[in-house]
Amino acid sequence: MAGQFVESLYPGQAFQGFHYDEILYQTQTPFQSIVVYRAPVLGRVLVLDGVIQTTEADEFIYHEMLVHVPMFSVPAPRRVMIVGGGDGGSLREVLKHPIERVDLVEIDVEVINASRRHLPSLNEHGHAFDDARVNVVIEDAFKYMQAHTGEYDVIVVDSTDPIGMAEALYSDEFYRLCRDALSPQGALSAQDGVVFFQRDEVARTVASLRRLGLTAGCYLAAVPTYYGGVMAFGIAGRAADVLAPDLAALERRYADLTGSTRHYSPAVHAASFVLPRWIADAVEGRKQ
Ligand code: AG3
Repeated sequence: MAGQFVESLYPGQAFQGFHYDEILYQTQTPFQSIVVYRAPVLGRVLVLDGVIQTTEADEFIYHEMLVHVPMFSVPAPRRVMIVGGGDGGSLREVLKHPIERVDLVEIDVEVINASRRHLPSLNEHGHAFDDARVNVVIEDAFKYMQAHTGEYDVIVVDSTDPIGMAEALYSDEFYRLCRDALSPQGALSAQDGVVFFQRDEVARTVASLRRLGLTAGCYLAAVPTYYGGVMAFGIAGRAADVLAPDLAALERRYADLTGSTRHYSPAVHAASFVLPRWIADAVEGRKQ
């Protein structure tokens, strides 16, 4: 049945919504509510606890930027971890690289089940999860990482917003576990919200990563269904060059990618590190 969805990400402040033709799936898990809508223009929309996570129409922007920027920031990534990412979009992008293995650590198996069935365009009809290089772990990433140190060339934190259980994924303690799980060359990326509405989020992440001795900063992408302007992605590495990508090197590496990208390009990668002044101020926690 058709209806209207109203998002509940900024209660008492602002909201976005969309018209839908149909609710394809709806459930309540021990962790969250999951709804998949079918909507004009947006296609299928995954909503967790009332917040839009991804839509068929613009997921490529988010997943390509979240994944390819850190993947191309380290010389030859072989071992990768995705934190969350149960819809499979980040996994699909990681698998375009010549990696040995990717561990996808998702707390809620129902997100994977729902996405396999109802969001097939994100995960190659489920085949992304079944690729021989993929190891799906259904566990709290916090716990999982305590047992894994120095292993990962890239960690992609594909999480929900810092509300409820996901708040832990933005803590100093979690970033410390990430740092310790990285290989000496390693880099990590993390979604850090829409700067205009979630102004402190990226500043907190970057400050926390720097306190841990990492080189950290952020890059930007506009994802239409993350309403409010550009989203910030935190990025950090043990080697200094994650913030100063070399365009010629990116272009060489990009030529070896299996499959294509629709948003990411080496030039977009380099440009995404250019911050408007108000955003640079927000990231550095300067008064505005
Ligand atoms: N990442 C969803 C990010 C949601 C951000 N929402 C916002 N700030 N408007 C996880 C789902 C995609 N794999």
